[in-house]
Amino acid sequence: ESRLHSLIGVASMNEGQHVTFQARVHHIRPLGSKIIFMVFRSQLTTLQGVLTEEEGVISHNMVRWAEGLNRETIVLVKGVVQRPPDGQEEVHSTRVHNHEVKIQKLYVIVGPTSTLPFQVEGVSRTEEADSKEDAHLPRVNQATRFTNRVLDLRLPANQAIFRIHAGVCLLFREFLQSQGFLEIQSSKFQESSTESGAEVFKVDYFRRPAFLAQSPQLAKQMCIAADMERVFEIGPVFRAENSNTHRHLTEFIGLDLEMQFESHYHEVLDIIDRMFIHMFRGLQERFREEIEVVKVQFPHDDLVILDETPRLKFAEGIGMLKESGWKEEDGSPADEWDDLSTAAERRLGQLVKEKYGADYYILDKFPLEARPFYTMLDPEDDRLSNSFDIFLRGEEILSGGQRIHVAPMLEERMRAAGIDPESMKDYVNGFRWGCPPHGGGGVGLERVVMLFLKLGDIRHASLFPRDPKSFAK
Ligand code: ATP
Ligand code: AMO
Repeated sequence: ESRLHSLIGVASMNEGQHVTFQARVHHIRPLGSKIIFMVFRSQLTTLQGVLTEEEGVISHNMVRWAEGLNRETIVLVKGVVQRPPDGQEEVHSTRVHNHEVKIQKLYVIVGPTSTLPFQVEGVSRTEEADSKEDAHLPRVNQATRFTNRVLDLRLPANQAIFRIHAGVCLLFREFLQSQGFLEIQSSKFQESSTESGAEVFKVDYFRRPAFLAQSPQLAKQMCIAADMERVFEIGPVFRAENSNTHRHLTEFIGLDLEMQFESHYHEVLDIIDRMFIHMFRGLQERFREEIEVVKVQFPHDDLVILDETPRLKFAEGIGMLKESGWKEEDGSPADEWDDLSTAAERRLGQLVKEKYGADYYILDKFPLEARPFYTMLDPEDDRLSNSFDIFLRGEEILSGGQRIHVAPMLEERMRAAGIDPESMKDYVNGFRWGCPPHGGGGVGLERVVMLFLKLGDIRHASLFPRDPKSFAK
C-alpha cells in the first residue's frame, strides 16, 4: 500500500491528522513576509496549504524558497490538517474545502524546465470567477489551450470530462452485456465506403487503394449474418468531411450496436432507449462529483430524462416546426422529405422541451431519401423508412433503424444509390446466404459527452481532437 495520501482523501480528513501527499503547485500567494499560501492540485481536487516562518522549525529561507517555486512543480508535502481562520478559506479552489494543510516539509519531485505556454490555474475558473479573482492573469484563448493540450488536460474540469467519457463507455457496455450482446472489434481498413453522406479517407495499402471505415456498419451487419444475434462495438470512426462545426470531428469514437429482432424494429428502438436511460441516470448517480467540477467551468442544468421518452414521427416533428412559424430562411426547408439542418434540429429540440419537458427524445420514420442505402423501407409507405434518430439537448446523438436483410431488395437499393453490388460482394453475399431481420444504431461518443455536459464544442470531449485543421503547419 502507498504511504502517500490522495489529495481528495486529505480534503476530507479530520483536524490534527498528519498527512503526506504528492501534488502539483497550482498557485502561490504570499501574506506579508512570513506566510505563504500554496494551493495544491491533483486531478479534480485543489487544497490550500499554509507555510509559516517559525523560529527553529521553518526558516525564513525556506519560506522564500517555496514562494519562488514554479507553478506546476510536483511536490511531496508533509503536514497537519487544520481549519483555516475564518475568512481565509481557500478561494482558488474548483470546489471550496473546509480544511487546509499546515506545511511542515516540502520536497520538489520535478518541476517544469521551460516556460509554460499558459497557467493551468489561470484557466481553471469560469469567466465570472475570472473577473473577480486574479484579474491580472493573462486571458488564454481556446486555440492556445488546444495546441498545448497536455497542459490543458490538467484542468480539473478536463479531468472530470474524461472520467465521464470513460463512464459513457462503461455504462454502454454494462447495459448491452446485461442484454446478451457480444462485444466485437471490427477492422478499420475497408474495401469501400459505408455511409453515403460522408467522405472517406483513402489509404495506400501496398499500392492498392483501401479506405478507413466510416462506421462499423458493414461488419456489424455481417456479424448478424454470421449468427451472432446481438453485437456491439466501441471503436474509432473516420470521416473525411470538411465540416468545421462545433459538432464534427474527422475521427471520433463510435458506440455501435446491431441486433436480430423477432417481429418489429421497435424491439431495437426499445433496447436503445433503455440503454440511454441507463447511461444518463448512471452518469448522474455515479459521476456526481465530476459533473459538479465540470459545471464550475461549463455551467449547465442537469439533463432532464423522463421515465417515458417522447417518441415522435419525423413528419410530426416537421409539423411542430411549421406550426411554430419555422421557415426555409431559418436554416433549412421545413419539408417532410428533407433531412433536418442543425438549426432545425435545435429549434425542434426547444419545441419538444417546451411541450414534454424532456432533453432527450426520439424521432422515428425518417424519409427514405435522407437515409443510407442499407435502410429498410416502411412497408406501409415506401417514401418513408423504418429508421430513427435520437436527440440530446436538441442535437443528434444517434442514427439507427431496421436494415434491408433480403438480397434482391438490397441490390436494387444499392443500384439506385449508384453503388455496384459486386463492388461490395462480401457484404452482399452475407444476405444472399440468408440473414435474419435486424436493426441497430450508432452513437457518437464525443457528441454524447459534449451535449450531456453542455461543453459547446466537441473538441472539449476529445482527448487529442482531430478535425479538418489538424496537422496544418
Ligand atoms: P449524419 O449521421 O447524418 O452524418 P451528422 O450528425 O454527422 O449526421 P450530418 O448529416 O453530417 O450530421 O449533418 C447533419 C446536419 O448538420 C446537416 O443537415 C447540415 O445542415 C449540418 N452540417 C453538416 N456539416 C455542416 C457544415 N460543415 N456546416 C454547417 N452545417 C453542417
Ligand atoms: P451516422 O453517420 O449518423 O450513422 O453516425 C452515427 C452518429 O455518430 C455521430 N457522428 C459524429 N460525431 C462526431 N463527428 C462527426 N463527424 C460525426 N458524424 C457522425 C453522431 C451520429 O448520430 N451506420 C450509421 C449508424 C447506424 O445506423 O447504426 C451511422 O454511421 O452522433
